[in-house]
Amino acid sequence: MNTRGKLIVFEGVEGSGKTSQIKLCSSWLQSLNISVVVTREPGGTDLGLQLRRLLLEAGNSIADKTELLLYAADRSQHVHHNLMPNLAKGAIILCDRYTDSTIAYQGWGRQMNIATIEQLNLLATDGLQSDLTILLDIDPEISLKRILQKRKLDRIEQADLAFHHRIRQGYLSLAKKSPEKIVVVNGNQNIEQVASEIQQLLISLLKISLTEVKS
Ligand code: Z5A
Repeated sequence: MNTRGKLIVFEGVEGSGKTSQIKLCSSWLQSLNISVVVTREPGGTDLGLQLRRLLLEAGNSIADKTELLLYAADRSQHVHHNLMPNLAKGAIILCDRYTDSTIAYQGWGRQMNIATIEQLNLLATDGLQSDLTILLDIDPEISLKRILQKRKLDRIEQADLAFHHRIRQGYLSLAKKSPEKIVVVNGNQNIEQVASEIQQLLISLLKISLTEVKS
C-alpha cells in the first residue's frame, strides 16, 4: 500500500497571504481530524533557521550566487530532514514556499540562469515535487502595502518594485506551463474568500467527503 503523504505548497509574492492561509487551512483540516505538518522555506529545520536569519536580515550584503546556494542548502536540509521523513509517515504537509520560489525570485527576480536553478532544485530535492502548489496571485504594490502596515521590510522586500513585478510574472509563467500542478488563486480577495477556494482544492486533492465537511 502506498502510504506516502501529500506535499501542498503555498507560493506567491511577499504579503500575498500565504502565512494567513496556511494557518486557516491547518485549523480547518484539524477540525476534520486530519493532522497536518506546517513548515516553510527558508527555515524548516534547525540549520535552516540559521540560514533564514542570514538570508533575510536587512543590511547583510550577499552576492546573488551565494543567495541562490544558501536557498538550495536550506532546501536540501528541509527535504531530507523534514519533508521526506514526514511524507514517508503519510503526513499532509502545508509548506510555505518551495522550488518555484527560487525560479521566481532568483530566476525571474535576480535574472539568473533558470536552467541552472532547475538543476540545483533537482540536486537539493532529489526530485521531490509538490502534489499541489497554490499560487496566491496579487499585485506586489498591494501586498507590500499590507506588510508595511505591520512591520519593516526585510532585505529582499526592500528591492525595487520592478524586481517584485518580475517575480509575479515568473510565478504566472510557471503556472501557465504546469496548470495541472500549480493552481492560481486570486490573492486580492478577502481572507475568507481565498480560504474557501483553497478548501475546495483540498477537498478534491485529499478526497475529503462532503459529509465530513458538514458534520
Ligand atoms: N525566497 C527566495 O528568494 N528564494 C527561495 O528559494 C525561497 C525564498 C524559498 C522568505 O520570506 C523570503 O525568501 C521571501 C522570498 C525569499 N522574500 N522576501 N522577503 P517569507 O516566506 O518568510 O515571507 P514572505 O512570504 O516574503 O512574506 P510574509 O510576510 O510571510 O507574507 P505572506 O505569508 O504571504 O502573507 P501574510 O503574512 O499571510 O499576510 C501579510 C499581511 O497581509 C498580514 O498583515 C495579513 O493579515 C494581511 N493579509 C493576508 N491576507 C489578506 C487578504 N486576503 N486581504 C487583506 N489582508 C490580508
